[in-house]
Amino acid sequence: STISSPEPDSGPYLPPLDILIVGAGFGGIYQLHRFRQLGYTVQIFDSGSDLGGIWYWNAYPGARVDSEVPNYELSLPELYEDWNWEEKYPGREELRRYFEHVERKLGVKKDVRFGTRVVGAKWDEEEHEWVVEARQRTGEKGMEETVFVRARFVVMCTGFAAKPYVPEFKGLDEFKGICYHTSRWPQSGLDLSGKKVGVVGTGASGVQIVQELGSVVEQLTVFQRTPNMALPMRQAKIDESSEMNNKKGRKEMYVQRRTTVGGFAYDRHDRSSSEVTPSDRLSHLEHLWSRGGLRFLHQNFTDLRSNQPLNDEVYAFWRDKVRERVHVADDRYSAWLKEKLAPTLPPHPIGVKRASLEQNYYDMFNLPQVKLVSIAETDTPIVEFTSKGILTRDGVEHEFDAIVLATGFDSLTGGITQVDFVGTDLPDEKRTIREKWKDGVKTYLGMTTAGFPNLFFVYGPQAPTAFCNGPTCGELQGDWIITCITHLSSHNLTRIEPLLSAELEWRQRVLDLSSLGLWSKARSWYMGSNIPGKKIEPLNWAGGVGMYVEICREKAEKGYEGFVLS
Ligand code: N01
Repeated sequence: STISSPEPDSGPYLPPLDILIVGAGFGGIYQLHRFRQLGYTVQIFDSGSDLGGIWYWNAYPGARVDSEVPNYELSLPELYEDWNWEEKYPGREELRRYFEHVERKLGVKKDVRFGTRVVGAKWDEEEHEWVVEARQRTGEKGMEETVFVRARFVVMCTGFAAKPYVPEFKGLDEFKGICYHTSRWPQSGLDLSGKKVGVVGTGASGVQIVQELGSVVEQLTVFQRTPNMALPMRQAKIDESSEMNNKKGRKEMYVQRRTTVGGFAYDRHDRSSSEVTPSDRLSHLEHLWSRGGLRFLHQNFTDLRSNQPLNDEVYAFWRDKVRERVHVADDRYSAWLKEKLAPTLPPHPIGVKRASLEQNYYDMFNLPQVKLVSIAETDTPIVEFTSKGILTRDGVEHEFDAIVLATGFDSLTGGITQVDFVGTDLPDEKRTIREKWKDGVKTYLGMTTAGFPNLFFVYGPQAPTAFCNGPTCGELQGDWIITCITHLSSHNLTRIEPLLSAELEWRQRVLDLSSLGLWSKARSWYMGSNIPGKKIEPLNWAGGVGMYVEICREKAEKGYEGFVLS
Protein backbone atom coordinates (compact mmCIF):
# COMPACT_ATOMS: atom_id res chain seq x y z
CA SER A 1 0.00 0.00 0.00
CA THR A 2 1.29 3.43 -0.88
CA ILE A 3 -0.86 5.34 1.57
CA SER A 4 1.09 7.34 4.12
CA SER A 5 0.41 6.79 7.75
CA PRO A 6 -1.88 9.70 8.48
CA GLU A 7 -0.95 10.69 12.00
CA PRO A 8 -2.98 13.68 13.14
CA ASP A 9 -0.08 16.08 12.61
CA SER A 10 1.33 14.54 9.42
CA GLY A 11 -0.27 16.81 6.88
CA PRO A 12 -2.87 19.48 6.47
CA TYR A 13 -6.12 18.17 7.90
CA LEU A 14 -9.29 19.52 6.37
CA PRO A 15 -12.39 19.93 8.57
CA PRO A 16 -14.03 16.53 9.26
CA LEU A 17 -17.04 15.40 7.28
CA ASP A 18 -20.02 13.19 7.89
CA ILE A 19 -19.82 12.03 4.33
CA LEU A 20 -17.13 12.30 1.70
CA ILE A 21 -18.31 11.69 -1.85
CA VAL A 22 -15.72 10.97 -4.51
CA GLY A 23 -16.70 12.14 -8.00
CA ALA A 24 -18.81 15.04 -9.25
CA GLY A 25 -20.83 13.34 -11.97
CA PHE A 26 -24.53 12.51 -11.93
CA GLY A 27 -24.17 10.11 -8.97
CA GLY A 28 -22.07 12.37 -6.77
CA ILE A 29 -24.10 15.51 -7.43
CA TYR A 30 -27.37 13.77 -6.63
CA GLN A 31 -26.12 12.52 -3.27
CA LEU A 32 -24.44 15.78 -2.33
CA HIS A 33 -27.69 17.62 -2.91
CA ARG A 34 -29.80 15.16 -0.94
CA PHE A 35 -27.38 14.79 1.96
CA ARG A 36 -27.10 18.57 2.27
CA GLN A 37 -30.89 18.84 2.41
CA LEU A 38 -30.84 16.37 5.29
CA GLY A 39 -28.35 18.51 7.19
CA TYR A 40 -25.22 16.37 6.85
CA THR A 41 -21.75 17.83 6.52
CA VAL A 42 -20.82 16.56 3.10
CA GLN A 43 -18.32 17.34 0.36
CA ILE A 44 -17.30 15.99 -3.01
CA PHE A 45 -13.65 15.54 -3.95
CA ASP A 46 -13.02 15.39 -7.68
CA SER A 47 -9.73 15.30 -9.53
CA GLY A 48 -11.16 17.26 -12.48
CA SER A 49 -11.81 20.98 -12.66
CA ASP A 50 -15.54 21.06 -13.27
CA LEU A 51 -18.78 19.14 -12.77
CA GLY A 52 -19.78 16.31 -15.06
CA GLY A 53 -17.60 13.31 -14.23
CA ILE A 54 -17.34 11.30 -17.42
CA TRP A 55 -18.67 14.32 -19.35
CA TYR A 56 -15.83 16.40 -18.01
CA TRP A 57 -13.09 13.90 -18.85
CA ASN A 58 -14.28 12.67 -22.22
CA ALA A 59 -13.38 15.80 -24.15
CA TYR A 60 -12.58 13.98 -27.39
CA PRO A 61 -14.29 15.22 -30.56
CA GLY A 62 -17.67 13.60 -31.11
CA ALA A 63 -18.30 12.46 -27.51
CA ARG A 64 -22.02 11.87 -27.20
CA VAL A 65 -24.39 9.88 -25.02
CA ASP A 66 -26.06 6.70 -26.27
CA SER A 67 -29.10 7.00 -24.00
CA GLU A 68 -32.06 9.08 -25.12
CA VAL A 69 -33.30 12.08 -23.23
CA PRO A 70 -35.23 12.66 -21.06
CA ASN A 71 -34.26 9.26 -19.67
CA TYR A 72 -30.72 10.54 -19.36
CA GLU A 73 -31.12 13.21 -16.68
CA LEU A 74 -31.58 13.62 -12.96
CA SER A 75 -35.13 13.42 -11.63
CA LEU A 76 -34.99 16.49 -9.37
CA PRO A 77 -37.91 18.84 -10.11
CA GLU A 78 -35.63 21.88 -9.65
CA LEU A 79 -33.71 20.59 -12.64
CA TYR A 80 -36.18 19.32 -15.18
CA GLU A 81 -38.85 21.97 -14.86
CA ASP A 82 -37.04 24.61 -16.87
CA TRP A 83 -34.57 22.59 -18.85
CA ASN A 84 -35.16 21.70 -22.50
CA TRP A 85 -32.99 19.34 -24.50
CA GLU A 86 -31.93 20.15 -28.03
CA GLU A 87 -30.96 16.73 -29.29
CA LYS A 88 -32.38 13.28 -28.68
CA TYR A 89 -28.84 12.05 -27.95
CA PRO A 90 -27.00 15.11 -26.59
CA GLY A 91 -23.36 15.65 -27.33
CA ARG A 92 -20.75 16.58 -24.76
CA GLU A 93 -21.28 20.33 -25.22
CA GLU A 94 -24.98 20.09 -24.48
CA LEU A 95 -24.31 17.83 -21.50
CA ARG A 96 -21.80 20.35 -20.16
CA ARG A 97 -24.50 23.02 -20.47
CA TYR A 98 -26.81 20.73 -18.52
CA PHE A 99 -24.26 20.58 -15.70
CA GLU A 100 -24.03 24.40 -15.76
CA HIS A 101 -27.80 24.43 -15.36
CA VAL A 102 -27.43 21.99 -12.44
CA GLU A 103 -24.97 24.39 -10.85
CA ARG A 104 -27.27 27.40 -11.34
CA LYS A 105 -30.16 25.53 -9.75
CA LEU A 106 -28.47 23.59 -6.96
CA GLY A 107 -25.27 25.50 -6.28
CA VAL A 108 -23.26 22.34 -5.82
CA LYS A 109 -19.80 23.69 -6.57
CA LYS A 110 -19.38 25.41 -3.24
CA ASP A 111 -19.17 21.93 -1.70
CA VAL A 112 -16.91 20.40 -4.32
CA ARG A 113 -13.14 20.36 -3.93
CA PHE A 114 -11.89 20.21 -7.49
CA GLY A 115 -8.35 19.25 -8.42
CA THR A 116 -8.36 16.82 -5.50
CA ARG A 117 -7.54 13.20 -6.21
CA VAL A 118 -8.36 10.66 -3.50
CA VAL A 119 -5.47 8.19 -3.36
CA GLY A 120 -6.13 6.21 -0.21
CA ALA A 121 -8.09 5.85 3.00
CA LYS A 122 -7.49 4.01 6.27
CA TRP A 123 -10.22 2.74 8.50
CA ASP A 124 -10.01 3.97 12.08
CA GLU A 125 -11.75 1.28 14.12
CA GLU A 126 -11.76 3.31 17.31
CA GLU A 127 -13.50 6.33 15.88
CA HIS A 128 -15.53 4.53 13.22
CA GLU A 129 -14.19 6.89 10.61
CA TRP A 130 -12.19 6.85 7.42
CA VAL A 131 -8.98 8.84 7.30
CA VAL A 132 -8.82 9.82 3.67
CA GLU A 133 -5.68 10.92 1.87
CA ALA A 134 -5.85 13.05 -1.26
CA ARG A 135 -3.51 14.90 -3.57
CA GLN A 136 -4.59 18.46 -4.08
CA ARG A 137 -3.35 20.38 -7.12
CA THR A 138 -1.54 23.53 -6.12
CA GLY A 139 -1.35 26.72 -8.16
CA GLU A 140 1.95 25.60 -9.64
CA LYS A 141 1.70 23.56 -12.81
CA GLY A 142 1.99 19.82 -12.20
CA MET A 143 2.46 20.26 -8.44
CA GLU A 144 0.32 18.56 -5.81
CA GLU A 145 0.19 18.60 -2.03
CA THR A 146 -1.16 15.97 0.32
CA VAL A 147 -4.28 16.64 2.36
CA PHE A 148 -6.18 14.46 4.83
CA VAL A 149 -9.79 14.45 5.86
CA ARG A 150 -11.71 12.37 8.35
CA ALA A 151 -15.12 11.19 7.23
CA ARG A 152 -17.58 8.85 8.89
CA PHE A 153 -18.76 7.56 5.52
CA VAL A 154 -17.14 7.47 2.10
CA VAL A 155 -19.23 7.08 -1.05
CA MET A 156 -17.40 6.34 -4.27
CA CYS A 157 -19.27 7.90 -7.18
CA THR A 158 -16.44 7.39 -9.61
CA GLY A 159 -18.56 5.76 -12.29
CA PHE A 160 -17.64 2.72 -14.33
CA ALA A 161 -14.92 4.32 -16.45
CA ALA A 162 -12.66 6.32 -14.13
CA LYS A 163 -9.47 4.45 -14.95
CA PRO A 164 -8.35 4.64 -18.58
CA TYR A 165 -6.67 1.61 -20.07
CA VAL A 166 -3.63 2.05 -22.29
CA PRO A 167 -2.28 -1.26 -23.64
CA GLU A 168 1.43 -1.87 -23.14
CA PHE A 169 2.31 -1.43 -26.80
CA LYS A 170 6.02 -1.84 -27.38
CA GLY A 171 7.65 1.51 -28.10
CA LEU A 172 4.61 3.57 -27.12
CA ASP A 173 6.82 6.32 -25.75
CA GLU A 174 8.93 6.43 -28.92
CA PHE A 175 6.17 8.06 -30.95
CA LYS A 176 7.08 11.70 -31.57
CA GLY A 177 3.66 12.98 -32.60
CA ILE A 178 0.59 13.82 -30.55
CA CYS A 179 -0.87 10.88 -28.64
CA TYR A 180 -3.85 10.87 -26.28
CA HIS A 181 -6.22 8.42 -24.71
CA THR A 182 -9.80 9.52 -25.49
CA SER A 183 -10.61 10.22 -21.85
CA ARG A 184 -7.49 12.33 -21.35
CA TRP A 185 -8.08 14.52 -24.37
CA PRO A 186 -7.02 18.14 -23.75
CA GLN A 187 -9.90 20.18 -22.37
CA SER A 188 -9.04 23.02 -24.73
CA GLY A 189 -9.36 20.72 -27.74
CA LEU A 190 -6.93 19.86 -30.52
CA ASP A 191 -7.03 20.93 -34.13
CA LEU A 192 -6.39 17.83 -36.20
CA SER A 193 -7.66 19.18 -39.51
CA GLY A 194 -5.31 18.38 -42.35
CA LYS A 195 -3.35 15.92 -40.21
CA LYS A 196 -2.58 12.23 -40.59
CA VAL A 197 -4.32 10.48 -37.72
CA GLY A 198 -4.46 6.91 -36.45
CA VAL A 199 -7.21 5.65 -34.15
CA VAL A 200 -6.61 2.47 -32.17
CA GLY A 201 -9.83 0.86 -30.93
CA THR A 202 -13.37 0.72 -32.25
CA GLY A 203 -15.48 0.76 -29.10
CA ALA A 204 -17.99 3.55 -28.47
CA SER A 205 -15.22 6.14 -28.15
CA GLY A 206 -13.45 4.97 -31.31
CA VAL A 207 -16.64 4.97 -33.35
CA GLN A 208 -17.50 8.51 -32.28
CA ILE A 209 -14.09 9.95 -32.92
CA VAL A 210 -13.88 8.31 -36.35
CA GLN A 211 -17.21 9.87 -37.29
CA GLU A 212 -15.97 13.27 -36.24
CA LEU A 213 -12.47 13.17 -37.68
CA GLY A 214 -13.03 11.19 -40.88
CA SER A 215 -14.03 14.16 -42.97
CA VAL A 216 -11.68 16.79 -41.50
CA VAL A 217 -8.30 15.10 -41.39
CA GLU A 218 -6.02 14.49 -44.35
CA GLN A 219 -5.87 10.79 -43.64
CA LEU A 220 -7.50 8.59 -41.03
CA THR A 221 -6.39 5.04 -40.31
CA VAL A 222 -8.64 2.99 -38.06
CA PHE A 223 -7.01 0.06 -36.26
CA GLN A 224 -9.72 -2.48 -35.54
CA ARG A 225 -9.23 -5.66 -33.54
CA THR A 226 -12.88 -6.67 -33.18
CA PRO A 227 -15.66 -5.08 -35.25
CA ASN A 228 -18.16 -3.04 -33.30
CA MET A 229 -21.73 -4.17 -33.93
CA ALA A 230 -22.82 -0.56 -34.10
CA LEU A 231 -26.49 0.31 -34.42
CA PRO A 232 -28.16 3.28 -36.09
CA MET A 233 -28.63 6.17 -33.68
CA ARG A 234 -31.30 8.05 -35.67
CA GLN A 235 -30.33 11.30 -34.02
CA ALA A 236 -32.97 14.04 -34.03
CA LYS A 237 -33.09 17.72 -33.17
CA ILE A 238 -35.83 18.41 -30.68
CA ASP A 239 -37.45 21.71 -29.88
CA GLU A 240 -39.26 22.96 -26.83
CA SER A 241 -42.58 21.62 -28.01
CA SER A 242 -41.23 18.15 -28.59
CA GLU A 243 -42.68 15.26 -26.61
CA MET A 244 -39.18 14.74 -25.20
CA ASN A 245 -39.36 18.16 -23.58
CA ASN A 246 -42.89 17.72 -22.31
CA LYS A 247 -42.80 17.97 -18.53
CA LYS A 248 -46.22 16.40 -18.04
CA GLY A 249 -45.82 12.80 -17.00
CA ARG A 250 -42.16 13.31 -16.18
CA LYS A 251 -42.59 12.27 -12.54
CA GLU A 252 -44.26 9.04 -13.59
CA MET A 253 -41.44 8.45 -16.05
CA TYR A 254 -38.85 8.67 -13.27
CA VAL A 255 -40.81 6.17 -11.20
CA GLN A 256 -41.22 3.86 -14.14
CA ARG A 257 -37.57 3.85 -15.10
CA ARG A 258 -36.71 2.22 -11.78
CA THR A 259 -38.97 -0.72 -12.50
CA THR A 260 -37.74 -1.76 -15.94
CA VAL A 261 -34.87 -4.02 -16.94
CA GLY A 262 -32.51 -1.32 -18.18
CA GLY A 263 -33.49 1.74 -16.17
CA PHE A 264 -35.21 3.34 -19.15
CA ALA A 265 -38.83 4.36 -19.23
CA TYR A 266 -39.54 1.62 -21.74
CA ASP A 267 -39.37 -2.06 -21.06
CA ARG A 268 -38.41 -5.18 -22.91
CA HIS A 269 -40.43 -6.68 -25.69
CA ASP A 270 -42.82 -9.19 -24.15
CA ARG A 271 -42.26 -12.02 -26.61
CA SER A 272 -39.69 -14.68 -27.16
CA SER A 273 -38.70 -15.55 -30.71
CA SER A 274 -40.51 -18.88 -30.66
CA GLU A 275 -43.85 -17.16 -30.20
CA VAL A 276 -43.81 -15.49 -33.62
CA THR A 277 -43.46 -16.54 -37.24
CA PRO A 278 -40.22 -15.90 -39.12
CA SER A 279 -41.84 -13.11 -41.14
CA ASP A 280 -43.15 -11.43 -37.98
CA ARG A 281 -39.68 -11.75 -36.52
CA LEU A 282 -38.24 -9.94 -39.47
CA SER A 283 -40.80 -7.16 -39.35
CA HIS A 284 -40.11 -6.64 -35.64
CA LEU A 285 -36.39 -6.29 -36.38
CA GLU A 286 -37.11 -3.86 -39.22
CA HIS A 287 -39.33 -1.83 -36.91
CA LEU A 288 -36.61 -1.62 -34.24
CA TRP A 289 -33.97 -0.81 -36.83
CA SER A 290 -35.99 2.09 -38.17
CA ARG A 291 -36.59 3.50 -34.68
CA GLY A 292 -32.89 3.38 -33.94
CA GLY A 293 -30.96 3.30 -30.69
CA LEU A 294 -30.21 0.61 -28.17
CA ARG A 295 -33.85 -0.44 -28.34
CA PHE A 296 -32.68 -2.77 -31.07
CA LEU A 297 -31.20 -4.85 -28.26
CA HIS A 298 -33.43 -3.88 -25.33
CA GLN A 299 -36.69 -4.48 -27.17
CA ASN A 300 -35.55 -7.41 -29.18
CA PHE A 301 -37.00 -10.85 -28.42
CA THR A 302 -36.61 -11.81 -24.76
CA ASP A 303 -34.29 -14.69 -25.68
CA LEU A 304 -31.85 -12.64 -27.78
CA ARG A 305 -29.03 -13.04 -25.29
CA SER A 306 -29.67 -16.68 -24.39
CA ASN A 307 -30.79 -18.32 -27.64
CA GLN A 308 -27.83 -18.80 -29.97
CA PRO A 309 -29.82 -19.60 -33.17
CA LEU A 310 -31.95 -16.48 -32.70
CA ASN A 311 -28.83 -14.47 -31.95
CA ASP A 312 -27.28 -15.72 -35.20
CA GLU A 313 -30.38 -14.65 -37.09
CA VAL A 314 -30.31 -11.16 -35.56
CA TYR A 315 -26.59 -10.93 -36.26
CA ALA A 316 -27.18 -11.78 -39.94
CA PHE A 317 -29.84 -9.05 -40.10
CA TRP A 318 -27.36 -6.55 -38.67
CA ARG A 319 -24.52 -7.72 -40.93
CA ASP A 320 -26.55 -7.33 -44.11
CA LYS A 321 -27.70 -3.84 -43.13
CA VAL A 322 -24.12 -2.75 -42.51
CA ARG A 323 -22.77 -4.26 -45.70
CA GLU A 324 -25.30 -2.25 -47.71
CA ARG A 325 -23.56 0.88 -46.44
CA VAL A 326 -20.14 0.06 -47.88
CA HIS A 327 -19.53 1.48 -51.36
CA VAL A 328 -15.93 1.73 -52.39
CA ALA A 329 -14.85 1.60 -56.01
CA ASP A 330 -12.11 -1.00 -55.68
CA ASP A 331 -13.96 -4.35 -55.71
CA ARG A 332 -11.33 -6.27 -53.83
CA TYR A 333 -11.03 -3.66 -51.10
CA SER A 334 -14.81 -3.41 -50.95
CA ALA A 335 -15.24 -7.16 -50.37
CA TRP A 336 -12.46 -7.14 -47.77
CA LEU A 337 -13.90 -4.08 -46.01
CA LYS A 338 -17.36 -5.62 -45.80
CA GLU A 339 -15.90 -8.80 -44.36
CA LYS A 340 -13.91 -6.87 -41.74
CA LEU A 341 -16.61 -4.43 -40.69
CA ALA A 342 -19.41 -6.99 -40.72
CA PRO A 343 -17.96 -10.52 -40.97
CA THR A 344 -19.91 -13.40 -42.50
CA LEU A 345 -19.77 -15.25 -39.18
CA PRO A 346 -20.29 -13.35 -35.92
CA PRO A 347 -17.08 -12.78 -33.93
CA HIS A 348 -19.28 -13.08 -30.84
CA PRO A 349 -23.01 -13.03 -30.19
CA ILE A 350 -24.70 -9.69 -30.84
CA GLY A 351 -25.72 -7.74 -27.73
CA VAL A 352 -23.33 -9.33 -25.23
CA LYS A 353 -20.68 -6.67 -25.66
CA ARG A 354 -21.58 -2.98 -25.53
CA ALA A 355 -22.86 -1.93 -28.95
CA SER A 356 -22.35 1.66 -30.02
CA LEU A 357 -24.77 3.94 -31.72
CA GLU A 358 -23.52 5.37 -34.98
CA GLN A 359 -24.63 8.14 -37.29
CA ASN A 360 -22.23 7.91 -40.21
CA TYR A 361 -19.53 5.57 -38.96
CA TYR A 362 -19.83 3.08 -41.80
CA ASP A 363 -20.10 5.84 -44.42
CA MET A 364 -16.74 7.16 -43.27
CA PHE A 365 -15.02 4.12 -44.77
CA ASN A 366 -16.32 5.12 -48.20
CA LEU A 367 -14.18 8.26 -48.07
CA PRO A 368 -10.85 7.96 -49.88
CA GLN A 369 -8.89 9.31 -46.91
CA VAL A 370 -10.31 6.79 -44.40
CA LYS A 371 -8.68 3.35 -44.22
CA LEU A 372 -9.27 0.32 -42.06
CA VAL A 373 -6.41 -1.83 -40.79
CA SER A 374 -7.42 -5.08 -39.18
CA ILE A 375 -5.24 -5.79 -36.17
CA ALA A 376 -7.02 -9.04 -35.38
CA GLU A 377 -4.55 -11.82 -34.51
CA THR A 378 -5.34 -13.52 -37.83
CA ASP A 379 -4.58 -10.35 -39.83
CA THR A 380 -1.94 -7.71 -39.15
CA PRO A 381 -1.66 -6.95 -35.42
CA ILE A 382 0.35 -4.04 -34.08
CA VAL A 383 3.99 -5.00 -33.58
CA GLU A 384 5.14 -1.74 -32.06
CA PHE A 385 4.90 2.00 -31.99
CA THR A 386 7.78 3.81 -33.69
CA SER A 387 8.90 7.41 -33.67
CA LYS A 388 6.78 7.97 -36.79
CA GLY A 389 3.73 5.86 -36.11
CA ILE A 390 2.64 2.23 -35.88
CA LEU A 391 4.31 -0.84 -37.33
CA THR A 392 2.02 -3.78 -38.14
CA ARG A 393 2.96 -7.42 -38.65
CA ASP A 394 2.93 -7.15 -42.45
CA GLY A 395 5.96 -4.87 -42.12
CA VAL A 396 4.05 -1.67 -42.95
CA GLU A 397 4.95 1.39 -40.89
CA HIS A 398 1.88 3.63 -40.77
CA GLU A 399 3.03 7.21 -40.27
CA PHE A 400 0.99 9.73 -38.29
CA ASP A 401 0.94 13.24 -36.89
CA ALA A 402 -1.39 12.07 -34.14
CA ILE A 403 -2.54 8.78 -32.61
CA VAL A 404 -5.74 8.40 -30.65
CA LEU A 405 -5.89 5.59 -28.11
CA ALA A 406 -9.58 4.67 -27.94
CA THR A 407 -8.65 1.60 -25.96
CA GLY A 408 -11.17 1.75 -23.16
CA PHE A 409 -11.08 1.46 -19.39
CA ASP A 410 -10.36 -0.82 -16.48
CA SER A 411 -14.10 -0.64 -16.13
CA LEU A 412 -16.39 -1.09 -13.16
CA THR A 413 -13.68 -1.95 -10.62
CA GLY A 414 -10.73 0.29 -11.66
CA GLY A 415 -12.12 3.51 -10.16
CA ILE A 416 -12.39 1.79 -6.78
CA THR A 417 -9.32 -0.46 -6.77
CA GLN A 418 -6.99 2.36 -7.80
CA VAL A 419 -7.64 3.96 -4.41
CA ASP A 420 -5.67 2.35 -1.57
CA PHE A 421 -8.51 1.60 0.80
CA VAL A 422 -7.08 -0.10 3.87
CA GLY A 423 -9.85 -1.86 5.75
CA THR A 424 -10.06 -3.90 8.92
CA ASP A 425 -8.16 -6.77 10.47
CA LEU A 426 -5.46 -7.96 8.07
CA PRO A 427 -1.90 -6.67 7.58
CA ASP A 428 -1.86 -3.51 5.44
CA GLU A 429 -0.74 -5.05 2.17
CA LYS A 430 -3.54 -7.62 2.35
CA ARG A 431 -6.20 -5.19 3.36
CA THR A 432 -6.77 -3.17 0.22
CA ILE A 433 -9.82 -3.70 -1.97
CA ARG A 434 -7.43 -4.22 -4.87
CA GLU A 435 -5.91 -7.17 -3.04
CA LYS A 436 -9.27 -8.49 -1.90
CA TRP A 437 -10.77 -8.45 -5.41
CA LYS A 438 -7.74 -9.81 -7.24
CA ASP A 439 -9.17 -13.30 -7.54
CA GLY A 440 -12.77 -12.23 -7.93
CA VAL A 441 -14.94 -9.27 -6.99
CA LYS A 442 -16.90 -9.63 -3.80
CA THR A 443 -19.56 -7.10 -2.92
CA TYR A 444 -22.85 -7.12 -1.14
CA LEU A 445 -25.68 -5.61 -3.22
CA GLY A 446 -23.03 -4.16 -5.53
CA MET A 447 -22.64 -1.25 -3.09
CA THR A 448 -20.52 -2.46 -0.16
CA THR A 449 -17.73 -4.94 0.55
CA ALA A 450 -16.82 -6.80 3.76
CA GLY A 451 -13.75 -5.57 5.62
CA PHE A 452 -14.45 -1.99 4.52
CA PRO A 453 -17.09 -0.59 6.87
CA ASN A 454 -18.94 2.63 6.07
CA LEU A 455 -17.76 2.53 2.47
CA PHE A 456 -20.32 2.57 -0.34
CA PHE A 457 -20.05 2.71 -4.10
CA VAL A 458 -22.55 3.45 -6.83
CA TYR A 459 -22.42 2.45 -10.50
CA GLY A 460 -19.75 -0.13 -9.71
CA PRO A 461 -19.37 -3.91 -10.00
CA GLN A 462 -22.09 -6.50 -9.29
CA ALA A 463 -24.86 -3.94 -9.70
CA PRO A 464 -26.94 -3.30 -12.86
CA THR A 465 -24.37 -0.67 -13.92
CA ALA A 466 -23.48 -1.48 -17.54
CA PHE A 467 -27.01 -2.66 -18.18
CA CYS A 468 -28.58 0.42 -16.62
CA ASN A 469 -29.16 3.98 -17.69
CA GLY A 470 -26.58 5.96 -15.67
CA PRO A 471 -28.69 8.60 -13.91
CA THR A 472 -31.32 5.98 -12.98
CA CYS A 473 -28.78 3.78 -11.21
CA GLY A 474 -26.94 6.72 -9.65
CA GLU A 475 -30.22 7.85 -8.09
CA LEU A 476 -31.63 4.53 -6.99
CA GLN A 477 -28.41 3.36 -5.38
CA GLY A 478 -27.90 6.86 -3.97
CA ASP A 479 -31.34 6.77 -2.39
CA TRP A 480 -30.59 3.40 -0.82
CA ILE A 481 -27.35 4.72 0.68
CA ILE A 482 -29.03 7.90 1.93
CA THR A 483 -31.79 5.88 3.59
CA CYS A 484 -29.20 3.58 5.12
CA ILE A 485 -27.07 6.38 6.58
CA THR A 486 -30.17 8.17 7.85
CA HIS A 487 -31.25 4.94 9.53
CA LEU A 488 -27.88 4.62 11.25
CA SER A 489 -27.92 8.24 12.43
CA SER A 490 -31.42 8.01 13.78
CA HIS A 491 -30.50 4.89 15.79
CA ASN A 492 -27.25 6.39 17.07
CA LEU A 493 -25.27 3.84 15.12
CA THR A 494 -21.94 4.68 13.55
CA ARG A 495 -20.79 1.57 11.70
CA ILE A 496 -22.15 -0.74 9.01
CA GLU A 497 -20.39 -3.64 7.35
CA PRO A 498 -21.68 -6.50 5.24
CA LEU A 499 -21.18 -10.10 6.33
CA LEU A 500 -18.78 -12.25 4.33
CA SER A 501 -21.52 -14.84 3.95
CA ALA A 502 -23.87 -12.21 2.50
CA GLU A 503 -21.39 -11.10 -0.11
CA LEU A 504 -20.54 -14.66 -1.11
CA GLU A 505 -24.21 -15.30 -1.65
CA TRP A 506 -24.52 -12.08 -3.67
CA ARG A 507 -21.54 -12.98 -5.78
CA GLN A 508 -23.04 -16.39 -6.54
CA ARG A 509 -26.30 -14.75 -7.53
CA VAL A 510 -24.49 -12.42 -9.93
CA LEU A 511 -22.65 -15.37 -11.50
CA ASP A 512 -25.78 -17.51 -11.76
CA LEU A 513 -27.82 -14.78 -13.44
CA SER A 514 -25.06 -14.08 -15.91
CA SER A 515 -24.65 -17.75 -16.77
CA LEU A 516 -28.19 -17.74 -18.19
CA GLY A 517 -26.94 -15.55 -21.03
CA LEU A 518 -24.23 -15.61 -23.67
CA TRP A 519 -22.17 -12.88 -21.99
CA SER A 520 -18.99 -14.90 -21.59
CA LYS A 521 -18.69 -15.40 -25.36
CA ALA A 522 -17.23 -11.96 -26.02
CA ARG A 523 -14.04 -10.29 -24.89
CA SER A 524 -15.43 -7.20 -23.21
CA TRP A 525 -15.31 -4.91 -20.24
CA TYR A 526 -18.61 -6.45 -19.12
CA MET A 527 -16.54 -9.48 -18.06
CA GLY A 528 -13.22 -7.79 -17.28
CA SER A 529 -11.70 -9.61 -20.24
CA ASN A 530 -10.57 -6.39 -21.94
CA ILE A 531 -7.76 -6.00 -19.39
CA PRO A 532 -4.86 -8.46 -19.53
CA GLY A 533 -4.50 -10.29 -16.20
CA LYS A 534 -7.84 -9.12 -14.82
CA LYS A 535 -10.02 -11.91 -13.48
CA ILE A 536 -12.61 -12.83 -16.12
CA GLU A 537 -16.01 -12.91 -14.46
CA PRO A 538 -19.42 -11.31 -14.82
CA LEU A 539 -19.15 -7.80 -13.41
CA ASN A 540 -22.77 -6.75 -13.78
CA TRP A 541 -26.08 -7.76 -12.21
CA ALA A 542 -27.98 -9.28 -15.13
CA GLY A 543 -31.31 -9.63 -13.31
CA GLY A 544 -32.64 -6.24 -14.36
CA VAL A 545 -33.03 -2.96 -12.49
CA GLY A 546 -36.54 -3.71 -11.23
CA MET A 547 -35.49 -6.92 -9.47
CA TYR A 548 -32.34 -5.28 -8.09
CA VAL A 549 -34.33 -2.42 -6.54
CA GLU A 550 -36.75 -4.86 -4.93
CA ILE A 551 -33.98 -6.93 -3.36
CA CYS A 552 -32.17 -3.87 -2.00
CA ARG A 553 -35.40 -2.51 -0.58
CA GLU A 554 -36.23 -5.83 1.07
CA LYS A 555 -32.80 -6.06 2.72
CA ALA A 556 -33.24 -2.59 4.18
CA GLU A 557 -36.75 -3.31 5.36
CA LYS A 558 -35.54 -6.39 7.17
CA GLY A 559 -33.28 -4.20 9.30
CA TYR A 560 -30.36 -4.31 6.86
CA GLU A 561 -30.23 -8.04 6.54
CA GLY A 562 -26.75 -9.28 5.69
CA PHE A 563 -25.08 -6.35 7.47
CA VAL A 564 -23.71 -5.87 10.96
CA LEU A 565 -24.68 -2.50 12.45
CA SER A 566 -23.13 -1.04 15.55
O1 N01 B 1 -13.77 1.38 -24.79
P1 N01 B 1 -14.05 -0.12 -25.25
P2 N01 B 1 -14.57 2.72 -25.19
N1 N01 B 1 -4.85 -3.82 -29.09
O2 N01 B 1 -13.45 -0.98 -24.21
C1 N01 B 1 -9.54 -1.99 -28.46
C2 N01 B 1 -18.96 3.99 -22.71
N2 N01 B 1 -18.92 5.05 -23.68
O3 N01 B 1 -13.84 3.86 -24.57
O4 N01 B 1 -12.87 -5.06 -29.01
C3 N01 B 1 -5.75 -3.42 -29.98
O5 N01 B 1 -15.47 -0.33 -25.59
C4 N01 B 1 -10.70 -2.92 -28.23
O6 N01 B 1 -10.62 -4.02 -29.10
P3 N01 B 1 -11.43 -5.40 -28.77
C5 N01 B 1 -19.64 2.79 -23.31
O7 N01 B 1 -20.38 2.14 -22.34
C6 N01 B 1 -20.10 5.54 -24.04
O8 N01 B 1 -14.83 2.80 -26.61
O9 N01 B 1 -11.16 -5.71 -27.33
N3 N01 B 1 -6.96 -2.95 -29.69
C7 N01 B 1 -11.87 -1.98 -28.51
O10 N01 B 1 -12.11 -1.85 -29.87
C8 N01 B 1 -18.49 1.99 -23.77
O11 N01 B 1 -18.77 0.62 -23.93
C9 N01 B 1 -20.16 6.49 -24.97
O12 N01 B 1 -10.86 -6.39 -29.69
C10 N01 B 1 -7.26 -2.87 -28.39
C11 N01 B 1 -11.35 -0.64 -27.97
O13 N01 B 1 -9.93 -0.73 -27.93
C12 N01 B 1 -17.46 2.26 -22.71
O14 N01 B 1 -17.65 3.62 -22.38
C13 N01 B 1 -19.03 6.99 -25.56
C14 N01 B 1 -6.35 -3.25 -27.39
C15 N01 B 1 -11.85 -0.35 -26.58
O15 N01 B 1 -13.22 -0.24 -26.59
C16 N01 B 1 -16.05 2.09 -23.16
O16 N01 B 1 -15.93 2.54 -24.49
C17 N01 B 1 -17.82 6.49 -25.17
C18 N01 B 1 -5.10 -3.75 -27.79
N4 N01 B 1 -4.19 -4.16 -26.90
C19 N01 B 1 -17.79 5.52 -24.23
N5 N01 B 1 -6.94 -3.05 -26.20
C20 N01 B 1 -21.50 6.89 -25.35
O17 N01 B 1 -22.41 7.00 -24.60
C21 N01 B 1 -8.16 -2.56 -26.46
N6 N01 B 1 -8.36 -2.45 -27.78
C22 N01 B 1 -21.71 7.04 -26.72
